[in-house]
Order: sequence, then structure tokens, then C-alpha cells
Amino acid sequence: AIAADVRRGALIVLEGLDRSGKSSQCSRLTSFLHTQGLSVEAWRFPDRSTPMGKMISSYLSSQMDLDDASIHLLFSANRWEKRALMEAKLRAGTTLVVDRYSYSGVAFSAAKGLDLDWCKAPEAGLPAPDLVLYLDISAEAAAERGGYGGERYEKVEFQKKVEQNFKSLQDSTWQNIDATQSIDTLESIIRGAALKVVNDCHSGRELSHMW
Ligand code: Z5A
Ligand code: MG
Repeated sequence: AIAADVRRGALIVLEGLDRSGKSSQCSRLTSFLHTQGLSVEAWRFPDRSTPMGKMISSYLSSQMDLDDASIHLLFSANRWEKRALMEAKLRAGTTLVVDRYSYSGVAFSAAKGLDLDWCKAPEAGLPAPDLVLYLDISAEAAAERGGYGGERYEKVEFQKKVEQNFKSLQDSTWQNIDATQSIDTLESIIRGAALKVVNDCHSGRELSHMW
């Protein structure tokens, strides 16, 4: 008899403006999937733990300046350095709940004036999410949440451009969710969407690649 294939995990990405609630929902969703007996890990980009991630982190906190194109490629390279591990985990059956991905990469860099298609190019070939949960909130409403910190992009005018770019990247894997709802309401909407896509992946949905 042929051994059954390992049922692959789902790549679930949370995107949205700063303060839209991504990190809160990523940790809640990861805990929930874990309680369902699933193999699941929480990931985030930028991954500040690697040497490239450390450069990104000092750029974001304005300790270091970098050319716009150069930092764009560094954010992308920070995803590429995790690609093999990402794919191995997915194929071994682990679901990944990822806080930001290529969409943030493109939306933020293009908001500085870089060409959108140029920004998309280095992301081509990365694993494509099975589900993108976009936490939809206006820049103004997001800014009211505890105020922005001191990082480079945390300004309302800039976030408005980022929002427009995010919306131009939407595809069939996106689900827009009104992020002004309560944390608990959002959590239950997200649970349902995530369980559905985990099932799809277990039933043979193939892993695809950007874009
Ligand atoms: N960036 C880039 O340029 N290129 C790239 O390729 C990538 C990223 C991957 C990294 O930020 C920066 O890098 C980011 C994009 C850029 N730009 N900026 N600035 P980060 O991911 O490290 O940012 P963060 O500071 O960890 O998270 P955040 O995005 O700003 O916030 P969040 O994760 O979306 O939200 P939260 O931490 O879950 O919640 C924020 C607050 O709102 C908190 O007080 C919550 O309790 C509250 N909250 C959450 N949900 C709700 C609801 N539903 N109602 C009311 N209040 C809520
Ligand atoms: Mg966050």
C-alpha cells in the first residue's frame, strides 16, 4: 500500500496597518489552533532575530539610514532566508500563522514612491499564503489606539498611502475583516476562516507561490 501523504499545514497571513490588531490576533489564533490538536507555529516578519533582521530593526528605529530600494530588498531577503524552513514546516504538516508578509513589504516601500511592480518582483517565488486575513481599519482610527510609537513609518499620512497600496494587492486569498470590531468578535471570525483553510490544505489544496 502507498503511505498516505502527510497532510500539509496552511500558510495563514495577517496583514493590516500599524495598530490594526495583527499581533493580538496572531497569538490568539495560534493558541486556538493548538487547542484543536493541530501542529501550529506563530511567525512574524520582519524576523528581527537574524543578522538581516537586526539591520532592519535598527533601520526601523532610525538608528541607521538605508536607501529605500536597499531596505526594500533587505525586507525581502529576510523572507527568503526563511523560505526553505517555511516550506519544510508546511509540508511536514505544520500550520504557520504569520504576522505580516510580502504585502507589507510592497505596501510600505511603494508608499515611499517606489514603483509597485518593482516592489513586487523580489517576492516572486516565495510560498503564497492560503489565506490572507486583512484587518481593515482607517489610519486615523488605528492612530487612536494607544498612539503610535517612535518607529519610522508610524505617521497617519504615510499610513494612508500604505492602506491604498494594501488594497491594490488584494487577491482571491484575501478576506477583509472590519478591524474596529471587538478583539473577541474578531477572534471568532478569524477562527472560522482559519479552520476552513486548514481543512482545505489537509484535503489536498496545493502549496503555490507568489504572486
Ligand atoms: N515592514 C516593511 O516596511 N516591509 C516589510 O516587508 C515588513 C514590514 C514585513 C514592522 O512593524 C514595520 O516594518 C512596520 C511595517 C514595516 N511598519 N511600521 N511602523 P511590526 O510588525 O514590528 O509592528 P508592531 O509594532 O509589532 O505591530 P503593529 O503592526 O504596529 O500593531 P498590530 O500588531 O497590528 O496591533 P496589536 O499590537 O495587536 O495591537 C495594537 C494596540 O491596539 C494594542 O494596544 C491592542 O491592545 C489594541 N487592539 C488590538 N485589537 C483591538 C481591537 N479589536 N479593538 C481595540 N483595540 C485593539
Ligand atoms: Mg504587531
